[in-house]
Amino acid sequence: MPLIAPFVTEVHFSSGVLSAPGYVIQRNLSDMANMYADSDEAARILAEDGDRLIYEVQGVDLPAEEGQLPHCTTRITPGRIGAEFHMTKGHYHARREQGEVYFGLTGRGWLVMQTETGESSVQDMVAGSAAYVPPYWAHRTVNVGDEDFVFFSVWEARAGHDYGTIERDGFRVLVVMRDGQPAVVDNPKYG
Ligand code: S6P
Ligand code: ZN
Repeated sequence: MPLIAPFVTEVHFSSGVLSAPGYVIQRNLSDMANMYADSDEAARILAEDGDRLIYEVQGVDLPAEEGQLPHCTTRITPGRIGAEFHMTKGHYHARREQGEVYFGLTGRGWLVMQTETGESSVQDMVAGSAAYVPPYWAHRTVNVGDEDFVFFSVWEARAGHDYGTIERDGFRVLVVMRDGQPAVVDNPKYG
């Protein structure tokens, strides 16, 4: 394994901007329109309002080798597609036995997790929340507030990302606005 020199990255809490990002990824509605339950509403927004930014990830570049600890910020914009709040795509780690830590920096989000053996969990995150994603849990974050939701993540470099399982099956639950409040409801299209 190459010896990496220690370094510090400055993190801007309210924007997620890093002082020296190794990569920046933007996910717009068109990148994930079919992941929202109301696909007709996603298509209408794309046709009439344009391709809105759903979230942005800024991370440091590290080799994908055992023991390295990649880290990044995620900023999810506020808003909804129909009743469903803006969210990340979500994934399992390709190596299911690898967990992850999230730390809330700004705003309010719900961390939706599930296992392949039927368990589900939704955790509330605000600035200062350290959330643990244990091994074997798929994870997706949802902005349930009316400002950006920004958090910091750290995971093991060889965890890898399995997006395909979630793209195919979705999550068991959705986070929607119901009676003026965020709420967890069953996903009728799951599986
Ligand atoms: C990486 C970690 C996060 C997400 C990011 C975007 O293991 O869980 O940094 O990559 O929040 O979500 P997604 O589902 O598009 O990777
Ligand atoms: Zn992850």
